[in-house]
Amino acid sequence: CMEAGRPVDSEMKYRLMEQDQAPPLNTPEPEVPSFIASKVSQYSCQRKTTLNNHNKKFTDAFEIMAENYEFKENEIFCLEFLRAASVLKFLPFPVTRMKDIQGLPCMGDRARDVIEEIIEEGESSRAKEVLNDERYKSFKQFTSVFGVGVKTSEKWYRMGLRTLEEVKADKTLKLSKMQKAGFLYYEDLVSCVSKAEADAVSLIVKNTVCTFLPDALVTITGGFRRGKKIGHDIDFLITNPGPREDDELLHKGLLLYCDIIESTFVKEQLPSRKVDAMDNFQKCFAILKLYQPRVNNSSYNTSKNFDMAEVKDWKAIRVDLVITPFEQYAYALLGWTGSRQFGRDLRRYAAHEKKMILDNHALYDRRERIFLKAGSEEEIFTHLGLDYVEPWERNA
Ligand code: DCT
Ligand code: MG
Repeated sequence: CMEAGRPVDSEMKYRLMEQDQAPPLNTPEPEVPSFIASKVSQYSCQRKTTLNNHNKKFTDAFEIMAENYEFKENEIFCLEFLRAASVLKFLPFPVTRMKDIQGLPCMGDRARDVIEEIIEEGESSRAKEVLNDERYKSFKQFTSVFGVGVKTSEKWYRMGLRTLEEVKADKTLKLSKMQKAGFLYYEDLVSCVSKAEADAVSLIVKNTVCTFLPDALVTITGGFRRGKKIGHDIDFLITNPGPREDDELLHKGLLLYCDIIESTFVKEQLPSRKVDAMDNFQKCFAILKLYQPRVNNSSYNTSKNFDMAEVKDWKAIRVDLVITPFEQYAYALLGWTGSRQFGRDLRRYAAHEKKMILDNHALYDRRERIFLKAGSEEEIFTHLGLDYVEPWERNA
């Protein structure tokens, strides 16, 4: 199997080397070198956002606010906080005074109020209120289950259910196959996936895909491609469908859950205009069994605990497999690498600034009425007239 892209670690080293060479000596150092607030684009696809967030105390509060609005299905306020968070994640310095955010895009009144309070009080009373809110707390628990979204949470909440214990105890509820798997492997799935686990799963997936498609391209996308060290799942992009790659995993008993979504792609169809649309690729939302022999600490193996049957030597891990035709690979890679906010802004930028429609399959030029082909992510940025943004700079 070929592996697309360079390993993240060497990418990081490369970036650090570049930076090491950058600052010239003996020049008077301004407080914030070459930073002009009014030049910051409102689109995160025109900004470089690494994982080095100088404003976590603000962005954490914003993300809590955004999530609460998401639970209330208030998309406008939700996006307002997500956009503000994204701008602060990009800032090369920590905000300490209101003056620091002067001239920045996406700073609405609601966001400014939160910033002001955090500067003055050290924390946001609004974010704290949300964290203590009964509805928020219930939705947070409910949506932590694989297969449970805002709609299901709403239904359960309206039924008077408040905790997962209450949901589990209610035998009248009809759970989907996905939700049943979500409850069955709950403890494993809520604990984050580490980079080491992602690498181990990556080997399994690559080896399995190779058995069927020796030339297949298997790439880790999502947060791990952007350099994150933890994630809630592992996202893979696989080119060339061919025989179904999941059968082998099923055969080995490694596939604990698998929901195959068949491709819904219609060739004549224009790219979707919806900025938050799902794509039409064949995909598989899976839960994989990752064996990880526990180091048996003998001092704990006293008579009471010495029941070998109780020792679980594996962890359930959420894996998304997305299969794409080769011609659409670059578009799928760009979309599935994320971040969500980066993807949203790419599509918004394409639509509003370029009269183009971008999705995970293609880019359509509405003026020329043609689909623009791309063999790499770089070519897509060029089509859009954007400077290239490396995966680890897409943590918007
Ligand atoms: N994505 C997409 N279409 C979907 C779902 C996701 O284009 N229907 C994109 C957006 C981000 C990327 O795929 C990966 O999605 P997640 O796994 O949800 O996000 P992540 O950045 O990998 O975060 P996490 O670390 O929590 O997995
Ligand atoms: Mg992910």
